[in-house]
Amino acid sequence: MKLYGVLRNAVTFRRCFDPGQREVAHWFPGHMAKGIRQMRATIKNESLDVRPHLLVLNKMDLADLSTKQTMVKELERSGIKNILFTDCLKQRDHNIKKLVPIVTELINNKPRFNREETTNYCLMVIGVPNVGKSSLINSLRRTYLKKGRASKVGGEPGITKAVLTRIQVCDRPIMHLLDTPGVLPPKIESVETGLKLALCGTILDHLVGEDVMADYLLYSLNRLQKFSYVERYGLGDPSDDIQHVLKRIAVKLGKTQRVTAITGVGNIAITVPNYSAAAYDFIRAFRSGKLGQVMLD
Ligand SMILES: Nc1nc2c(ncn2[C@@H]2O[C@H](COP(=O)(O)OP(=O)(O)O)[C@@H](O)[C@H]2O)c(=O)[nH]1
Ligand SMILES: [Mg+2]
Repeated sequence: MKLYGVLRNAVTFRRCFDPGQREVAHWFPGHMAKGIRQMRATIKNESLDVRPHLLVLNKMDLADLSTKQTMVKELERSGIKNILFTDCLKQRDHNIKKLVPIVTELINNKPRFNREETTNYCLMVIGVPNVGKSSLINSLRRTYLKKGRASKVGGEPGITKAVLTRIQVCDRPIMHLLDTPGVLPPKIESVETGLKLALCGTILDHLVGEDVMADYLLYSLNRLQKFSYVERYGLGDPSDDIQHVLKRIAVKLGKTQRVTAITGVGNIAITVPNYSAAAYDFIRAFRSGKLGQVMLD
């Protein structure tokens, strides 16, 4: 890492990302509008603000938390006070253990909800696809009920299709969680926000295109000086050229093809890299934390 720090002056990285002619409009799948409608109906058309809520920031094992304090402060400034960082893949996450006490206190402190008969809690888990909503439910069941999976987990957006499945996660107090399919805001702010969401597995890869996703990932890793990709793929030096990087990844993984090229002097066999397979490996490595802990925002 130190070595590349020195090299940094020699390699000039891009200062901003040019996504080319891309539109975010078609990245928002129609089924999400339906999901949002159903959730609204369930919470009886009330604004979410009136209900007590807790912001769970999951996959903390994948995030670079060196800016955690600043992040929490910024969230608090925008009015979000109850924040919990979790890792739902961990067998025992001590923050998961805190969730039920925090939630019961939140509810009981709100006068409107502080009714004698309120011993039965029902919460809705809302978030973008693939953040780990189903995993959170399973993790809570593991922690409080010592029970196994109830909600299907998947690495692709769209695994939880059945809207609003009610699952018990705790028996003292009795608490149920409503698992929901992930929703995105109907309007994605910018192409760059869209690319961040896509890298986190929130938007189906093929809608966005693995080529631009891989390029944005490379741009981000260089910008944040997260150079573990260099060693992982045997690159020698950091590079800002995605074609070059993907070529080396393809060679390293043996994802190359022999094709015959017809030339003026006869047919010759040449080796071409499988750029798409290389891009997917790069993206998958990022998503599973193999390229280090990264904070895209
Ligand atoms: N690294 C890591 N992966 C997680 C965590 N929680 C969930 N995942 C993974 O993220 C993917 C999506 O999880 P899922 O619960 O189906 O997300 P949902 O779409 O929000 O319900 C799965 O591959 C999970 O194994 C976490 O805390 N850390
Ligand atoms: Mg789910």
